[in-house]
Amino acid sequence: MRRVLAAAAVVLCTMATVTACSDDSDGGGSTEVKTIEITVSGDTITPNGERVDVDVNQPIDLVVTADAPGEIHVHSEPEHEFEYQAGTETFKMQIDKPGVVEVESHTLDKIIVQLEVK
Ligand SMILES: [Cu+2]
Repeated sequence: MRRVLAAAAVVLCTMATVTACSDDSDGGGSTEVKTIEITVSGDTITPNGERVDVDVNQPIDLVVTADAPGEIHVHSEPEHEFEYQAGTETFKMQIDKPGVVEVESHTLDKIIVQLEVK
C-alpha cells in the first residue's frame, strides 16, 4: 500500500509543475494536492468515515474508483456534488473555510471521509 501511494505521489509530482514537489513544508497553508482515493464496490465504500486533515484552499483530488455509477456529496459551503461513472474518475475541489466537512455517498448513504479543514 505504501508503495502504491509513493508511486501515486511521484506521478502527481511529475504532472504538477515546479511548486508542489519540495518536501520543505513548514506547516503553512499547503498548495500540494491532497489525493483521497475512494473505492466503491457493491455496498462497500472505502475509506469509511476516516478523518483527513487538509488546509484551507488546499487543492484536493478525489479519485473515485467504482463498479457502478453514483454520486458523492461534499457538505461544504457551497456544497459540491460529483456524479461518477463506473471506472476511475478524478474530481478536483478546494474548501475555503476552516471546519469539518463531510464527504458522503448519497448512493450508499455512508460517510466516506470527514475533511478537517484548517
Ligand atoms: Cu449530502
